[in-house]
Amino acid sequence: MTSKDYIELEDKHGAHNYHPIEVVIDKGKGVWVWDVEGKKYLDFLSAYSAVNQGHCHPKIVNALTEQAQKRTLTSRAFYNSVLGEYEKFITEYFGYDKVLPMNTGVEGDETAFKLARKWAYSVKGIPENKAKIIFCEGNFHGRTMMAVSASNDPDCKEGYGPYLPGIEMIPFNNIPALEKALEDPNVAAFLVEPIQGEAGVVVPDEGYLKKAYDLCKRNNVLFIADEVQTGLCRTGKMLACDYENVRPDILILGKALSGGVIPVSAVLANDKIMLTIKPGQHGSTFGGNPLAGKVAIAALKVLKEENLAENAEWLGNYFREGMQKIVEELNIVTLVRGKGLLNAIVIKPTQTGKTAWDVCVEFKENGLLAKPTHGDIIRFAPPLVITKDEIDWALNTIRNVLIKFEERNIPVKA
Ligand code: IF1
Repeated sequence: MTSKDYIELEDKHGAHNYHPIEVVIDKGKGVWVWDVEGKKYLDFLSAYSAVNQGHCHPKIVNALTEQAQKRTLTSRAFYNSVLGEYEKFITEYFGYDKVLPMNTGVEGDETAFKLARKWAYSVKGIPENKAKIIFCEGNFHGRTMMAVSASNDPDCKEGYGPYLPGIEMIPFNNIPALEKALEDPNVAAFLVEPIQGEAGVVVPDEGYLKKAYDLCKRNNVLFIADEVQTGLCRTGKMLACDYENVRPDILILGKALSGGVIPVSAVLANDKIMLTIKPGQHGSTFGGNPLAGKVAIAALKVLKEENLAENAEWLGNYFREGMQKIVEELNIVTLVRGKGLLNAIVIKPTQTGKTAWDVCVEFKENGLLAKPTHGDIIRFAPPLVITKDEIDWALNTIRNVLIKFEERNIPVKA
């Protein structure tokens, strides 16, 4: 079967809820992936930051296959001989009393949301059904009705009403707006991404997270960080909140918690918050399964063993410096932004209507995989095991492709 056959197969039998770049990936190793025809590509998306440790990391795959032969699932109806070990490991790793294990990122967000409501009623004393949770415009927390209700992206949201009540929206990176929202005594929590990923890698002003955290403290409101995408070394620190020495009351992790091997997410909090959920009040069939426990331990160990935070930090700086030169040289690209190895460029609309999508298609033809967001933004997020030589290769490829567009298209002057 050729790539074309595989694409037709998906098109015929799968729901049309995605519009992928036309490349059919067959295998991956480290930062590289190969399509079914054997052509090699540098992965500059990392499954949206799930494969921070690189594709098929041998230590993580080993943990998976070893545990898979022993036992994969018990459910939480019984104890299992891996879960406690994993819970001890991850809570010590991040410095929290307790973890609540889930599977996907959005389940982590849902769990944090429910936990904040429980805490609001049983600890803070907010009247029943009055709790409010504050979100930021431009957020992305996943696809469930809670996340969709909290979204202001029409693609994500429209046609799925009625929405969940008890959600308030404020602009991102805006302290006065948060201050005002917190005047309401029924606010339970502020749930925020330290850097907005889907919005196009929007980095808030320095000090924003710290100020927001302090304001929450002053008002007895929980500060919840969705580090599903920004966490686990992606932005050059273990957590993006580490840049401002903010320790969230509730921390949500996902994606790279399994190195992209299976869905593993986690919600971390201290007893005062976590123990407000009692037996039978929340859970999941697969949450806390032994496969996930072993895989997550391995994935977290790799982050430290291979110094992936440091690698992301210096190579991120190096990448943005190189990209900045391209921004200054060419008209087609207007800016580069990001932190660590979570970056994006903004493409200028052109007279022939060539958008970030066409640029990404051309990247693919030249052996580099990236995905556009919002029509004019391209996200660059390679696995964190990438080397300087590979970044140089990527910069060169990006420049060559953008030059071709510059020659073929006259950018529309804003
Ligand atoms: C899709 C974007 C990335 C997330 C944050 C929770 C979740 C995500 C901060 C939910 C998920 C994904 C999911 C994927 C596309 C993707 C994405 F472009 F939409 F914004 F990464 F940048 N919190 N992000 O970024 O995690 O339930 O998916 O495990 O198509 O939905 P999940």
